[in-house]
Amino acid sequence: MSSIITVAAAQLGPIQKSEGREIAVARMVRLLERAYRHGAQVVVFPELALTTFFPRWYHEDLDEADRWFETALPSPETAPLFEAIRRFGLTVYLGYAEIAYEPDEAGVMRKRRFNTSVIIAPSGEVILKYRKVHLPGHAEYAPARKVQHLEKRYFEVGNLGFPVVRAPVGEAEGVNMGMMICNDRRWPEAWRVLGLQQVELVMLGYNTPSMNMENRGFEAHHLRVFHSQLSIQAGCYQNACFAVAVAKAGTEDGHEMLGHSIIVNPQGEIMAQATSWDDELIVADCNLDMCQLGRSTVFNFGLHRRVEAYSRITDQVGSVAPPTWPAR
Ligand code: CDT
Repeated sequence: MSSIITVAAAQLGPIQKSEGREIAVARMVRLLERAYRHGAQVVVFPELALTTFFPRWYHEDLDEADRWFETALPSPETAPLFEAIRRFGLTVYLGYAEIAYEPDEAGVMRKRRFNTSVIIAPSGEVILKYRKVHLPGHAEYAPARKVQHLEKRYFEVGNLGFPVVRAPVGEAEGVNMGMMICNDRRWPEAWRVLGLQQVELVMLGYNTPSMNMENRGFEAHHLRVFHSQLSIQAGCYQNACFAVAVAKAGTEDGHEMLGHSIIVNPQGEIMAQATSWDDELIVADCNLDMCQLGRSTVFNFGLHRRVEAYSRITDQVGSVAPPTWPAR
């Protein structure tokens, strides 16, 4: 059995607010066809791939934002995507805004909204679902901000943890696959929870603005790219896995998105990088045997992790000040 799989990052250029799903879906189908022609078996799309990055737009009434959400997959509008997945025999990561009618933590059945991604098998079946855990931004309209980032308004915190599934991909009889969404990539805890499940391939879509819109200080554009890639490269190295990290790129209604999609190996090296601010496919061959080196040496978790020293990671949320010296 081969342990080499060919993966593709299907970066999307801008999707304007006025553009309907059929436009995005048609572009995505074209990227799937190109991925197939390049011999790819896995294709990763960005976060919230079917629409513009709508959390920059404020709606007083949450229900007014429902047009950005999916209540079912596939739907009449997304069916062409599923047909293409079956036709080309691809394993696909799709990010979208999800409305689910399900019980909450108190057991009350209600309408819930999540920032979600799924892995779709070549049969068209959804084999794994993830709901974004690290939601950035704010819940109320923020007048001081240059642009709103209302993820905390439109989405609940994901309630599925960071799951991993093993499934056949191409000639490989099983690949351990997990997901993250955008801001999750900046949190080492997310990578480690996947690493603890022997993840081999992390699929990750993002929608990162090129400029810091918080108005709390200057952050150079090149550092935004650096921080994105630093996080992904470190996550791959420290958990001995590959990542396909895929951006929305270019200018959506005047708002520039970061681009710079990358494919990273378990040494933390960038194997391929997008260079446009438009729809773009980058492809890399990933030899899954490369995951073994880190896993059996410096990051052999079973031998070297010291959980007795890590309790703050799960017992404490915010940071606390250390004791001062000299003591008074
Ligand atoms: N979509 C998303 O999660 N975006 C955030 C913006 C944070 S601003 C630093 C991200 O982490 O890219």
